[in-house]
Amino acid sequence: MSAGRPSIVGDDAGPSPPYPLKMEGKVISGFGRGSKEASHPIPDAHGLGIPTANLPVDESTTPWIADAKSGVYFGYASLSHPPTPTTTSPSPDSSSHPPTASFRIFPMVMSIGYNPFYKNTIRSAEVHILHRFDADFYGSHMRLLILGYVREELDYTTLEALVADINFDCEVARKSLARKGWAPRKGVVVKDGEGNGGEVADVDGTLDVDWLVTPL
Ligand code: ADP
Ligand code: RBF
Ligand code: MG
Repeated sequence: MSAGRPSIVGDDAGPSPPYPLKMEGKVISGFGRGSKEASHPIPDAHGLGIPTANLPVDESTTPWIADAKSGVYFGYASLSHPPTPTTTSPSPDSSSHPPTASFRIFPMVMSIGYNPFYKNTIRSAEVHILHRFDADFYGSHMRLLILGYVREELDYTTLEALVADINFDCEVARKSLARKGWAPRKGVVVKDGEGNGGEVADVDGTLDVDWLVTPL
């Protein structure tokens, strides 16, 4: 439940071990429940209105994942050649990104586990990026810098309760990442950031995110 849980996670100084955890791979199809009806005003059995980019759960490329607790995590995602974002103003951040070449960095919240609400039998890793995209990006290379753990996966009696909790997770990520020790230097994170109700703060931080933008 979102009621009563903290909206900021982790020490102000920055992530502590075992974080940051890294994971990468090509975005694959998931269970088709995240956003299929995103245009629908009311979330229903056809979709949550919360798209999640799925990565393969592969212990050979992501050794830590076998022992990782199931649950909700947050941090940053980078995407190679993501689709041009929807902007309401003339793209203010495009000029501040040339050093990062083809990778762009976004805040994210993710779930690792079995989605007890849906009783999955396969463990999945799915990432909701706090950004609104014009198009899908299946097949793009995605890297994750996971910085902290938010909560355990829960079962819910209604879809609305699941969606409300995920929306609160997004707020936790946004607030937790808006601190110096949790943010890279100013201008590095893409932030038209209106995805899922809220702005991404423009923090000038000290977090090392070089791995996220290392060329393939
Ligand atoms: P699937 O079950 O195939 O994962 P979803 O309904 O969860 O389908 O939609 C996920 C796809 O939506 C992602 O793979 C990506 O291509 C696209 N997408 C668009 N916007 C976002 C976003 N903000 N976060 C994550 N994925 C997004
Ligand atoms: N599924 C659950 O069954 N229980 C959860 O507590 C839960 N938390 C989630 C938190 C976040 C931040 C995200 C992105 C997903 C979460 N999910 C959870 C998964 C959700 O059910 C899944 O994204 C959809 O089923 C689409 O695959
Ligand atoms: Mg998905």
